[in-house]
Amino acid sequence: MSDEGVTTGRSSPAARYSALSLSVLAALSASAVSLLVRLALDLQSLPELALARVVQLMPVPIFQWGISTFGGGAKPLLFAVLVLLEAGVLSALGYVWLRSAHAKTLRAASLWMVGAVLLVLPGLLVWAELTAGPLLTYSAWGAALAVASRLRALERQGGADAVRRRLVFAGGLWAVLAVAGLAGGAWGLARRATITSLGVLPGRTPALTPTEDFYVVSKNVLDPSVDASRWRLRLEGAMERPGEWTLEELRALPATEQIATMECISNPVGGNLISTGVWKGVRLSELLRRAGVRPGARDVVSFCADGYTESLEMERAMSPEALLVYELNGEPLSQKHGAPLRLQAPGLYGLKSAKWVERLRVVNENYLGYWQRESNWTDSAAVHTECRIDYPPDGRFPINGAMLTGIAYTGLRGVSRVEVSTNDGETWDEAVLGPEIGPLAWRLWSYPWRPASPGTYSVRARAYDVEGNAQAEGTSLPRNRNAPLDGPVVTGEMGIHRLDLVITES
Ligand SMILES: Nc1nc2c(c(=O)[nH]1)N[C@H]1C(S)=C(S)[C@@H](COP(=O)(O)O)O[C@H]1N2
Ligand SMILES: [Mo]
Repeated sequence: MSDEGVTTGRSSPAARYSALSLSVLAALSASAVSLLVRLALDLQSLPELALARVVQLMPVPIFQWGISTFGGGAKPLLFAVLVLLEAGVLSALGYVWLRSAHAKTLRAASLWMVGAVLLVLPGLLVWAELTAGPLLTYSAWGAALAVASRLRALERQGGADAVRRRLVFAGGLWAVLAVAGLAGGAWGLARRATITSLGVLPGRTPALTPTEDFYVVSKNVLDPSVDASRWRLRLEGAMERPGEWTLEELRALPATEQIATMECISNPVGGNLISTGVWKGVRLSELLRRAGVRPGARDVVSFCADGYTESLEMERAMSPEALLVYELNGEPLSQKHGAPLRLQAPGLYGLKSAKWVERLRVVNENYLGYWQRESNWTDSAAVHTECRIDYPPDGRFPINGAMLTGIAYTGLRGVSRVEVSTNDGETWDEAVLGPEIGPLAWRLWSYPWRPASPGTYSVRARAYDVEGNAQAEGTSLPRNRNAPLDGPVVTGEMGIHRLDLVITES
């Protein structure tokens, strides 16, 4: 420890170069570099890589709790916390190093960083791409610490007032630059941050979800912005004619427009990570037929601009409802919904509908994608039968105007019946189904309710598919590979939507 001249009183310029303030400054500089590198070069930092990993492994109830507690901004918030945590760790390590002036500690710290990077690596193939961001960040940090150490050495040597003033000026300038970089980076990232859109709830659901209310989910802190003019869709793998398509070429193919509902597999019971839109695009089967898929093909795999991967079984891929979409609700697909081109696979949970697709590969094996490989999410992903009750924001109805409405969704099976109970499941009454807007879409329902007296009522609603199967009472989310629809039952939250609603005098 050689720390003389550092703690010689507040007014001494030397105090400004205390190990503490310099280590914090070095850490903030590293954070600023990591945010700016993310914005300018698209290189992810360690907090972002770690967050992706955390989200991938996070139990669903925690995900749902995060969304209901912090809203759609939960992920950017968590990212900010991780960035601060990293800055804290770097500050502490930098402090130890500056105090001891021992290269050993820094080497140990670098080792720690490399270890941390390795921890979040999903595979060594993408090693270079994943480590570039952290390497730049920690190089910047190392350089900042070296400068800090040099400043302290100069400071200790003492010298003329002019030299001291210059030193103080240099430190001040550095601090200003670091803070400006940090603020600029944070501002830029906040503008582009991916906010999970929760649509509007409670309320009354329109048959078609307006685009601005359509739910948004992705694994990313920052979603990719794909330049459509330079973008190509590459087809490869087990086919006679691999090749590339521009957006214009795809638009020139026969187009299909269809109404389909899409739901996130993480949608809680009664939640609104479910929407219905008019999708326009070209059938996946059309492209595959032109490419001449070889016999024995098993899966079509999407590779996306954000590193996401998903597979569709050949049978699903060749079915007429699977679309490569470039328009939603009559408008070009927006960036957050996967522009310029996404897959839309009706009847399957949203994870199958890959956004920002760049490459389709036909393979002869059962390919496991992003959510299946690491977190064991379902690969078949057929949606479960479900039913949601919509209700006024305050959960109250006047006794003469109590009308329950909601949605029922069975994927491709079709809704045959919705039942409502207003006495905690003792008796059930049939609700009125709204018009069928399409075989791939949800069904609205309504139930004119005549409560006997004011009070609080426990209301439930359940749906049946066309084969007469009732919605499961408790459904475990299909987190097991190829979990069957009638898979293990978990009691509690999953299953039938249940609400306490208040009936008032008038
Ligand atoms: N490339 C890519 N595609 C993706 C995802 C993603 O993170 N990256 N998330 C999936 C999930 S989990 C869902 S629910 C849907 C959501 O699509 P939306 O945001 O258009 O509603 O996109 C799917 N496609
Ligand atoms: Mo999802």
